[in-house]
This record gives sequence, structure tokens and C-alpha cells, in this order.
Amino acid sequence: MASTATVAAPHSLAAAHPEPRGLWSWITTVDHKRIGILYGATAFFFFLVGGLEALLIRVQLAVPNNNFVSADLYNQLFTVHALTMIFGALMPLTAALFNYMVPLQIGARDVAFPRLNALSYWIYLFGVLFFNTGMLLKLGPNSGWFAYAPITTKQFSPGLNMDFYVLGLQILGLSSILASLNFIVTIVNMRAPGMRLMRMPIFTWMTLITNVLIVTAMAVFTIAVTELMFDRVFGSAFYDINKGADPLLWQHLFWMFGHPEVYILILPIMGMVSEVIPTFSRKPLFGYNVMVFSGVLIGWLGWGVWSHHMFATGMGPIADSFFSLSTMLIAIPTGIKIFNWLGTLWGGSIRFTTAMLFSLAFLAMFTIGGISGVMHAAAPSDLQQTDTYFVVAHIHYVFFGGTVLGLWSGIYYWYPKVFGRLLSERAGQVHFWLTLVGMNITFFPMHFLGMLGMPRRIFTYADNMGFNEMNALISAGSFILALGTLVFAINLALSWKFGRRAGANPWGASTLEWSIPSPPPVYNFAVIPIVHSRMPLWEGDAAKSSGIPHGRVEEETEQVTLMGRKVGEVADPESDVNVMSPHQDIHLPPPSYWPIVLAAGISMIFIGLLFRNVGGAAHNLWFMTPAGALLTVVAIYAWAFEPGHSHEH
Ligand code: HEM
Ligand SMILES: [Cu+2]
Repeated sequence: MASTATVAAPHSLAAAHPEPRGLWSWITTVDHKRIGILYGATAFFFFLVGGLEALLIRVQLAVPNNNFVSADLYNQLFTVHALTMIFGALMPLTAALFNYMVPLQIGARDVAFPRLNALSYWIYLFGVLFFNTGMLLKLGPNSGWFAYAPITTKQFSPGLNMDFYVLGLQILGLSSILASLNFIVTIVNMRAPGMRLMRMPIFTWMTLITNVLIVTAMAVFTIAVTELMFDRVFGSAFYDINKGADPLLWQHLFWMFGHPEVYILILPIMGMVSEVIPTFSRKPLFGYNVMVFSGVLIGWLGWGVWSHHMFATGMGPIADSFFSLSTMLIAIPTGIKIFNWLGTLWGGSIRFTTAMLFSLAFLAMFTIGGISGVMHAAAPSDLQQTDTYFVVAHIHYVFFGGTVLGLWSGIYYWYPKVFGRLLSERAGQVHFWLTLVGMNITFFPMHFLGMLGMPRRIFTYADNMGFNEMNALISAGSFILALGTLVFAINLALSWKFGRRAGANPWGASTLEWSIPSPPPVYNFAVIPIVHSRMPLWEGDAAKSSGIPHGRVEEETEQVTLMGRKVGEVADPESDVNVMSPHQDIHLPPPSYWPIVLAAGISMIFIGLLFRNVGGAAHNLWFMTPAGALLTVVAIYAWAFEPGHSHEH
């Protein structure tokens, strides 16, 4: 009986869908919001782990001729630092926000494949634990994050270190590919009625582009790594030069993934910043269409530049010129975006919240990283810079000044939606200034060190090279950064309990996620909205309550309205607003433990392969591979026959 005349009031809706409790409910959850929180918490933890590794690196480099860590441990530290940050922290932090926010932004009740979503999370967790276990055993990957074969084949890297790499990254690659397919289908198929592609929030747009890149780039990488695993575990010859392999094959495959990967880490940020800046400028995003298309263009061009990482291999003048030019071309859509953000700020009524400060700092810091990028896009100048600290400076201005600052902006912005409470603004400002000052003291001098000729990836340096003062300064800066991060962590934890309560729309923002309570109920939308514009909460009656263009915000936001109705209020049955769903029709996917079982099965396959390369009695543990394969088959079978609806309601 789906008649609209019998719609119940929202509180009874909430009673029909109580928030589940307890550890088991988290293990079996398929709710995109909870999976988002799991991703976020795990990834933030690994951000701290990666940060700790960075501090150890900086302690070692603080003074010349230091022996705080050994050369071998140092190699593991910088490799695992990079892997943890990229695959364990930054990508999953963006995934956390995709998970939580995208369904809310498009007016959906969940992602397209909720159990697949849970599976992606559990595989990610096992994968990141896997290669960090290697580090704890002092057997971490030690080749740099790009793991150039043939140096990483068994012949030259006989230990288990690179086995942790090839196996761990296959697990993580699988997780990313599954998650991305899910997001793509969700965005393409599950938008609320009326939300055409060009009405999607810009963060959702950048999520879509990013996930297309992940599926395609991660596929290249996962195959490259699988081949390396076959070389290492079963003695095949993909990268064995003695048997005729091309010594540059791995480098091409890796960077064909590696370069799109940097866009995978920056496009979501461009989306977040494009939500934050308009909100706190009280102005619509300047040039929405151009922003969308330059995002698409960045994603597209990102495929044609990979060999700019290989100028030093002697590819010859034609290849060098091609990749120089294509790389410089990317600066155009990137520059367009920067100008459009500035255009959005222009004439706006700007509020310097912490979220906004991080977005503004992103603009400046990311631009510095972009400029050093264009510098080494010129092949002759790259020959001077490659493999020096100059590249390390570039990496960190784009990863830290770009991805991390942007993520923190997104977290200050969306935290109140997730937890119903605002992060402390005062602690936020402290966090912000420590971070901004700390990152510049840490990373800016690296440009000079690089120009002076300090190579990347050396575990120490002699006293008379002229590197001493700058290295000491950099190490000091890294502790300022760490202090800022500590403030942030405390803020995240304390605000969860003690933060000021946020209404549905504390910032007076324009997109759908702000139309529902904070935190959102299990079913997200009591009524699936019908979308008439790009900024539903900034148009019509809604504009009045969200204070556009110059209104007051905070107090009034409990009154957010959508298409002229208070959110949560049940619409008049005659109106088109609620035709979609009297609450009897809300079907939420039931919890399931098959995702975690399947993830365990898949992980066992890889753990077994690791033992295959171990000597002694432990070698026999490689039976975990067939056992894991069996568990995988059973889990897929059981999953497939699990009923899609719970019988509770
Ligand atoms: C206008 C934009 C950009 C240009 C022109 C550019 C150009 C380059 C070039 C030519 C290199 C190779 C340098 C070398 O190894 O000698 C490089 C390295 C790198 N870039 Fe960029 N880049 C840009 C943006 C970005 C972004 C947005 C990110 C990440 C969010 C990024 C991350 C990296 C990383 C991680 C490396 C070093 C990889 C490694 O050797 O480990 N870049 N970039
Ligand atoms: Cu690149």
C-alpha cells in the first residue's frame, strides 16, 4: 500500500528505522555513511602512522652523518611513508568523503551496491595492515613507492620486502577498483529526479571523474604489479632483462598509472574547494560549466604525460618534446580553475572560517606546486632537478599544499554534517596556522637543497656539503606540522562529544546534503527531493532561510526548507515533492557479514603467496592460498544468494 495519503510524520519514520548499535552492527554495516566513517577513521589513523614515519625520516636527516636509523631501515621508512600516505591515508580519506557525501549530494538513500562498498572497505583495511606489518617486522618495501623493476625482481631484491609491496598493492588495487565502479554507477544511476548531469554539485562531478581515472589507472597498475608478483613468486620473466624483457617496461606501466594517480589525489580536492569557496563567499561558483569541463580535461590530458617522469632515461628528443608539451598543456585547465576560484571570491561576502582558510591556503600552496611542476616539465631543466630534493619539494606542495590542505578544508566543512557538531573554530585556527607555517618551513627550503644538488633518498650526507642548516630547519618545521596535526586530532576527538551542535545547515550552503538533519537519519531523505536547480537550497524560498545573499545563518538553519517546505515536513500529498516515498517504501539493504568474510578470503590468498617465498617451516603456511581461494568462492556464493531485503519491516 503505497498510497501517498497515508504518509506518516518523520518521527515515526525514524522509529521505523532506528540507528543500529554495537560492534557487530559496524562489522556488518552496508550503510554508506557508516562505511564513510570507517574509511575516515582508518585513513586518519594511517595519516598519523605515515606522519610518524616522516618524523623518523626527519630526525635522521636533521644533522649530517647521523645514524639514528640504518640505511636499510631508512629505505623502508621513506617507501612505506609514501605508500601509507598515498594508499593508506589520502586516497581513503577522499573515499570517506565520496562515501558519505556523494549519495547525500545527489539525493540517494545509499550507493548502488552497498555490500560491494563494505567489501572495498574491508579489503582496503587488510591491504594497508598487510604492508604495514612488513614495516613492523623491519621487512617493509624499500624501493621507493615506484618500485622500479628490474631492481625489484627477486634477483636484485631477494628479501620479503618487495613481496609485501606486490601483494599489498594488489589487495589495495582491488579495493580501489571495486569502490570506484560502485561510485561511478551510483553517480550515473542514482541521482534524484531532476538532477541532470549539469546540475550535479561540483564535488560529485569531480568524484565521478576521479573514479573513472581510478578504474582505468588502477587497472594498469594492478596488472603491472601482478606481473611483478608472478616474476617474484613463480619465476616468470616479465621484467627479467636476461630473458629479453625491456628495462623500461615497468617505468612506463608504473607512470601510466602514477601520473593519473596524482590527479586522483587532486581532483576530489578541487571538488571540495569548489564547494567551500562559494559557500563562504556567499556566491555561486564562478563558471560552473568551465569548472566541470576543465576537470574532465585534466583527467583526460593526465593520460598523455606519464613519461615526464622518465626524461632522464634518454628517450630521445621527440619523446622528450612531446611529453614536455603535453605536460605544460595541463597547466591550462589547472590555471582556469585557479582563476575561477578567484573569480568566485571576487566581490563575495567572505567569512574566514577554518574550512575557508584551508581552501584559500590550498589555492596559494597548490599554485606553488603547480609552478615547480611546469618548471620540470621542461626536459632540460628536469635533468637538473630530477632525483633531487627539488622534486621532493614539488611533490609536497602538491600533495600537502594541495591534497592535505584541501582535505582538512573538506573535513572542517562536512564534519558537522557527519557528527552533528561543529569542530572548534578556535582550535581550528591554531591548527590552520601551525600547518601553514609548518609546511612552508618544512617544504620550501627543499627547493634550495635540490638546486644545491642534494639527492633524494639518501639516508645521510657529509658535513661539508652546505646542506646542514637547511636540513635542520626542515626537521624543525616538520615538528611544527606534527604539533598542528596533534591539535587537529584532539579537535576531532573532543568536538565529537563537546562541539557546538550544528543544525541541518550550519554554513548556509546550497547543496542537498544540507537539507537533511545532521547527522542524517539511516534512510537519509524522508522524501526524495525533486531537483529544479543546481543550488536547491539557494533558490526560491529556501534562499531566505539559508541567508543568501547577505542573511544571518546559524540560528535559522533548523528551518532549512526545500522547495518551499521545511525539511522533514511531510509534503502535501498532491504536490510533486513527495510522490516518491511514503515511508513504507523505504527499503534499506540489510546488514551482511559476507563482505568481511570475502575480504578475509581474498587477503588469505595473498598472505599465502607471501609464505611461499619464506624458507623453513613457515613455507608450509602457503596452503593459505588455496584455503583463501576456497573461502572466496564460498563467500561469493553465499553473498549471491543472500536475500536483498530484510524482513523486519
Ligand atoms: C601543472 C601541474 C603539474 C605539472 C606540470 C607536474 C609536473 C611534474 C613532473 C614533470 C614531474 C617529474 C619530476 C621528476 O621526477 O624529475 C612531477 C613529479 C611529481 N608530481 Fe607533478 N606536476 C603537476 C601537478 C602535480 C599534482 C597535482 C600532483 C599531486 C597531487 C603531483 C605529484 C607529483 C609527484 C608525487 C611527483 C614525483 C613522483 C616521484 O618521483 O615519486 N604533480 N610532476
Ligand atoms: Cu606526473
